[in-house]
Amino acid sequence: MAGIKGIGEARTYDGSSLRIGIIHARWNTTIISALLDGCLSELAKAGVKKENIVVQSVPGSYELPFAVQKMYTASQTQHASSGNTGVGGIITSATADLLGGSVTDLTKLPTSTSKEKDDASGKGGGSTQPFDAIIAIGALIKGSTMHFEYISDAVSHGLMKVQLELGVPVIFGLLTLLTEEQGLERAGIAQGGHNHGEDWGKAAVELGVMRQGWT
Ligand code: DLZ
Repeated sequence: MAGIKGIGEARTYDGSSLRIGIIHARWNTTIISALLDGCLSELAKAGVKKENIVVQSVPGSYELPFAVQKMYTASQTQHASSGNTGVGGIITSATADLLGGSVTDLTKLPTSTSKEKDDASGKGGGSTQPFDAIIAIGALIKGSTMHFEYISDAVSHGLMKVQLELGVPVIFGLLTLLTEEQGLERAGIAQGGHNHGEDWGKAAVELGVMRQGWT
């Protein structure tokens, strides 16, 4: 029998006008890499242009809310200083690092090619519009201390807070895992698993399109 869980009705959205940011943690790299690939693949299917996807990494999940906040506000600054004219514009080096910066750390991740990573980093000169949605990806695995509970709680609340304060959809790509095996299943690596990164890519497109309609 088919499961009842999942994203529900499959509606397609045109993501070709969207600019999407992705911030991912580097802890538990195998899981993160697969989730990121799932995410990027759904963004591509929805028509989001490679040059309009910016991927940045942070050390661990705890850093996600701060990085999402900075990434979004940097895109607003970039948009304002470009005279809202689309590609180009004067941006500070800090903003440039954040928005067009390389994703060299991702070269350690096994699945995408460096060319794809360069394209995904926005180096190709995409839009300077503020992000329509940001996807935060992390995988927390429970250990023997209370660390997992504190970080899961803090990051969940932090991501919710930041999206409501900034008014930009932040897709919750944080896996809170009791075991590594659960992570492999949810990253679509273990047999019979499903890659949740794909759902996050779809959710980002849906919310990004909705937000453009509301503003
Ligand atoms: C320290 C730590 C531990 C023990 N476990 C994880 C984890 O499973 N997943 C994850 O994303 N990050 C982990 N971290 C790192 C913290 O998120 C954070 O990067 C550090 O505490 C520095 O702020």
